[in-house]
Amino acid sequence: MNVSEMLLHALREHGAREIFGIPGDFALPFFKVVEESGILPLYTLSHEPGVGFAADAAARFRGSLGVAAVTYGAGALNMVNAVAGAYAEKSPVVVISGAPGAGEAGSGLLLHHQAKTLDSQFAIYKEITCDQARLTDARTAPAEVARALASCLRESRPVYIELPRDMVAVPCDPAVALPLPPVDGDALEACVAEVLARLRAAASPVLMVGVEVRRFGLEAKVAELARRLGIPVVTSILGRGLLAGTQAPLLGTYLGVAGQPAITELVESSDALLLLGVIISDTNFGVSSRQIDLRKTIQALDHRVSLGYHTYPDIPLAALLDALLARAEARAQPVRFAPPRHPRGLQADDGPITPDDVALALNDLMDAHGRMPIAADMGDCLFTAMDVEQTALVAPGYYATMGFGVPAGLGLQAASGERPIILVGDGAFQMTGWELGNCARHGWDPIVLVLNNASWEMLRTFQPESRFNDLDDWRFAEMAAGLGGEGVRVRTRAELEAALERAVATRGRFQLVEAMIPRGVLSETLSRFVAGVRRLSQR
Ligand code: S1T
Ligand code: MG
Repeated sequence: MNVSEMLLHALREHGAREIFGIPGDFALPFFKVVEESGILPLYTLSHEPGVGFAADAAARFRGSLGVAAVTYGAGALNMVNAVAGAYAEKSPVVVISGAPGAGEAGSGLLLHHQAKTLDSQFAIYKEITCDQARLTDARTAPAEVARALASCLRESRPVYIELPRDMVAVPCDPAVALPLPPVDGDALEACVAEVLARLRAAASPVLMVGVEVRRFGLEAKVAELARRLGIPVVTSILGRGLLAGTQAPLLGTYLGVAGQPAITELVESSDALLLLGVIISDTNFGVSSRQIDLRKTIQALDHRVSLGYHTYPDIPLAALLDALLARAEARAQPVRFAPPRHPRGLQADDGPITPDDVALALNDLMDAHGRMPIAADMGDCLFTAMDVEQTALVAPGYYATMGFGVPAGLGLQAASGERPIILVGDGAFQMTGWELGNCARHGWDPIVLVLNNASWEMLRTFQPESRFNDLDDWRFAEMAAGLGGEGVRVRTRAELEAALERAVATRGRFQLVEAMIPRGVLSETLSRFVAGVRRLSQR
């Protein structure tokens, strides 16, 4: 076995099931081993941001490692934004970068793709990963890889592995997976007793679930706990799609001022808000209509549990859930709840299309043809997705980068084998929509809904006087054929409904439905979000 094979076997043993990448001369030898060994399938794309987003989506969907392989410098540094988003939203992506070999590094020459020094890239990636490894010595490489992959899974954050091209074929031992760190049983007992006491004493306990519940594969346990305790459950914006299809008393997504008033009131008036794996971010809590006193909540995140003014360290979410399930008695009367019913029944007439019509149309489509996983980009398409029936959803709901949607949809189909729906605005499509050109060779056929308002509309809602928010009308539907798919432009609700039905019926080629949305027409959720942010800022 050589260093590359050791790395590939270790990735597979830790849960990776594919690699997304773009080679370069510093990475060619490694990509050769990837392609010829067949240990993991390789999907090359066209631009490194797309590689990062696709690997991120695969990691989120599967709750295990996503892998992004790139060349040194121009490749890896091109992917920084996507990896930063994975870090912020706790997605376990393994970045593998080729690098100069020892000989060329010591040549005294400045090397191509070198920015400042040959250590600059490592330093940059230290800021957006939870662990790093440079495989410069075959004797230590297996332990370095085992440690980095264990960190990636334990922290559910990206890690960075640098593989110099002169190390690729060096003989090496296999990596031995590290055991999970032990949990202090007494601390866990004390923590669980205190959490359960707080919940029992509460008049209106509420459970909010966030990204870590998906990342650590804990949905079934959380659903059982909520059912057992008889506590209503909501998701954070980033946690949307969680518990879909379980029997948990799921009420919907907490969106503060932008959300359904009943859910906002329930969360913000709770006297015991249990936050399981919820990132305490402005997009999750900055839009609270009244300040939620986070000191009164019970927060389980980043393997710590905080109640009031004290914290139990080193309590992984999985251990906490197992212990809670072992001790939680069923509440006398299970909570009565009406599962969220998202709007459906599009009025298929000659009226113009609004983002809310898109949500209606998608709910009708999934009623007729079954749930489909969704990848959403940043823009009003993200807010529109909040009104689509609960289904597996990957979206940059906190880091909020554009460009995520299309590559993430491709990563979803690669990881799940299911046909995804991609929701993307015209501005974001201009960034990474072209990755659709890779569908044909990889056998992907997503349904892509482009909300084309020829505008950076979300920015216009905050600063309407700026003309730079006016975009030209790029005729995306006409470009689909050139990229190997089929496209249609629709202007009315009836055309939208027919186009989606045709798209579902056509397999084997991506289907691009370009929905023309009049400028200034927003989804209800985005309108409430903007109005709420304005109100809060005037406080
Ligand atoms: N660049 C990147 C990579 N991500 C961003 N989020 C932004 C810039 C800022 C930004 C938004 S929303 C938005 C921009 C430029 C406009 C999005 O336009 P489009 O995709 O057409 O969607 P819509 O017309 O629905 O707004 C957020 C606020 O940061
Ligand atoms: Mg737009």
